[in-house]
Amino acid sequence: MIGVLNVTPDSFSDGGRYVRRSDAVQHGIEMREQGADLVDIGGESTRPGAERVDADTEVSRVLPVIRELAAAGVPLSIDTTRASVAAAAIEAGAAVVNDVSGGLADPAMAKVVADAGCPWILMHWRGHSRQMQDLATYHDVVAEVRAELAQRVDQALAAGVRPDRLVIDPGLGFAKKAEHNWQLTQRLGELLTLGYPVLFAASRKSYLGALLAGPDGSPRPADQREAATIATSVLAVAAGAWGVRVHDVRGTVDALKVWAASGAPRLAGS
Ligand code: PMM
Repeated sequence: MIGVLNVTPDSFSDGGRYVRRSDAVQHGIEMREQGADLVDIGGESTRPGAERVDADTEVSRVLPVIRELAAAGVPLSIDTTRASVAAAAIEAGAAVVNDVSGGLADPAMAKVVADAGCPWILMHWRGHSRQMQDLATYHDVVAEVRAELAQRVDQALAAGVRPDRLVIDPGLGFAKKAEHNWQLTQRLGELLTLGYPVLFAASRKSYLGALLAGPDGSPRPADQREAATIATSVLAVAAGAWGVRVHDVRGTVDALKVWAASGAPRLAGS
């Protein structure tokens, strides 16, 4: 279970809430206490249409929070596509690199990860936020995401990253329309056949807002998508996902405890 901590003014889900360092640190500790195995810190919004920030801004947002949370013993991942940010974050105490570009955005990332010997979450990605929804064209989204993730894995291995360090992620909402996200949910087992742990990260995403739209068609606001998020987490874990990345750790922990206690079998995977 990964808890999300965006130290950004503009993320769609929690943007602006944790810009103050003390608020961010407190929330990170709280998520750890609620059962997060990792707290995922991001300093650049990846919401559709977002403009990029420069590396210095990204580093200055995340580093002080990483230092304090690492000192408090909270296991951390750094959510970045930049090798320089990943290297600085690892130096400051992050244990895992979560790269939404799967290594595509920065050719130097693979070496940073290989040298650090740390786990690397490779997400399916086709382009930066500003243009990504134009790239959401597929004949068979699951087959294409699977094939493109296999390429990312091959590139990571060729750069010297150990296979047991890799996690793959279908990248819900990244160059994906709602119908693509639902296909990936329904056929998660096909991604598991690549033989790597799969992370599922649907939390508060806009396709859930669209699903829950009001009578006037307006999407449900991001902070009111928790029950739907929890449902996606249970479905994903039951289908064999290795982990989920969520904003509301407590709700998902509770739901997964119910699922585990029920003895319901996993449908596929480990
Ligand atoms: N989604 C966001 C950010 N980082 N990382 C991974 N591995 N997978 C995702 O789907 C993903 C991510 C989107 O923004 P958020 O931080 O507000 O959830």
